[in-house]
Amino acid sequence: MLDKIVIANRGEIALRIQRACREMGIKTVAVHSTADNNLKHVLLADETVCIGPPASVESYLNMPAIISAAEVTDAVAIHPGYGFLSENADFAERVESSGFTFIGPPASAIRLMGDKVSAIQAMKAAGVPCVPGSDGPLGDDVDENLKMARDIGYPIIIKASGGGGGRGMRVVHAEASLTNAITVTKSEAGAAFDNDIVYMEKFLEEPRHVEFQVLADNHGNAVYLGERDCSMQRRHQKVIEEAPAPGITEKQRKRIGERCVKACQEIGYRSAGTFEFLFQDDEFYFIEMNTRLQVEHPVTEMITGVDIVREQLRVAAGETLSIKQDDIKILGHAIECRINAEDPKTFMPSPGLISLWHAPGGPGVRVDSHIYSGYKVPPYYDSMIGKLIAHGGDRDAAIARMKNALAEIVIEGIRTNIPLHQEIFQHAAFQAGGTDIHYLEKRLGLV
Ligand code: MV4
Repeated sequence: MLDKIVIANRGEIALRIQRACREMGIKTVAVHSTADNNLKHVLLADETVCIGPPASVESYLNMPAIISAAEVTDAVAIHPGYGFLSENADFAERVESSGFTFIGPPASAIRLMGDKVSAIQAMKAAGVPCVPGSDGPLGDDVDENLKMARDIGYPIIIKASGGGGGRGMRVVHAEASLTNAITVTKSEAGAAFDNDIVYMEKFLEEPRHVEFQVLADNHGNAVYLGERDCSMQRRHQKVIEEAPAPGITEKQRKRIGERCVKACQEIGYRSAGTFEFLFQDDEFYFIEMNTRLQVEHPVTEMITGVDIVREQLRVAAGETLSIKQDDIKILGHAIECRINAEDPKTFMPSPGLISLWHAPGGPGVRVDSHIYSGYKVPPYYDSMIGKLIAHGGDRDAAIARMKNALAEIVIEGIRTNIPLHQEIFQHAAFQAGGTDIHYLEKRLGLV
């Protein structure tokens, strides 16, 4: 097994990765900014290295500082967590060429999936269902693009190949706006991503966001761990996630899951990955692949019993996955609430001192958070300060446990979105399950 690794991240995910390491006897090096001396995982780490000032570009995005930290501590591998450098193919390459193991997929797979046009082409080749669209980059021929859009049928969406996660896209409702929309999206994409390639898809108006979790090793083994529904979102920030996705049948899960596994094998994938789909009218349409551990991985862990971070560490050490597809059974239902240090009405960040923290508990309740009484949430990073996860025998049982947990949890000194979660859990539509990606924004009166 790996002897010692650098955790190149902060907050709850750094602590989550450290917990897996400690279970497995792997020593941890916490690299942190000057604003993060008092992070829980930094206080618990075997070794710590300060890698720069608070600004992320000078610390958590500082590749030479992170690789140097691995060198001076004799670590053997680097786990990037999520965000920051986790989907940076150049970083993965530099980690490996410096003699360390990148705990994630090969740089080639990150690069392939980072380019959305090549990602979609790879998925189509593996039989993964995709959105009807341009099947490659859009050319300059105005009439050809008009014909393509007419054939697909309006509304369509123009997306930047270098975008993703909601960046660089434009919906077009009628022919009169198409040519200008292509020009503008192309020019914005060139400026934002240094890549002006754009493509066209049918715009799905009321989809749900359903994503499949996969794991793959270096020996040709890959499995799917079922799906999550992440439709409860605001401005591309997920708020609540759950697994399994309401209403998805075992037959659909198997069909899509097997295609995802096949795609992993075809692209030489390794480690944890997520296939994002839009789900509408009982059909799945692939949109993007995330080549990292995701924030919402715990709901999948709760319903499968598989420790996804442990599997990542095993795979990085060259071992095989500890599970086969036949071992994976879906047990009950899990829901996750992202807890943010923000105003529950205005969504403005609310950093500061946590004067009091009481964790909720009881059967089926999991708290993934680095906060403690006396911890000061710094203003420099993402406002997510933890995740509350509830598991139960079925969706109603998970909801009942989450309502209890939301009533029990105490965070004083800063504002949080806990009141928003409490409100959502009272909505009849949420309780029924299967709301689409626009539900929350409509409900908040934002649309
Ligand atoms: C779409 C779409 C509708 N039709 N593509 C937004 C984020 C990026 N991952 C892809 N996104 C979308 N692509 C087609 N063809 C609607 C969205 C979308 C969305 C998708 C998932 C979760 C939240 C969303 C919010 C707005 C739009």
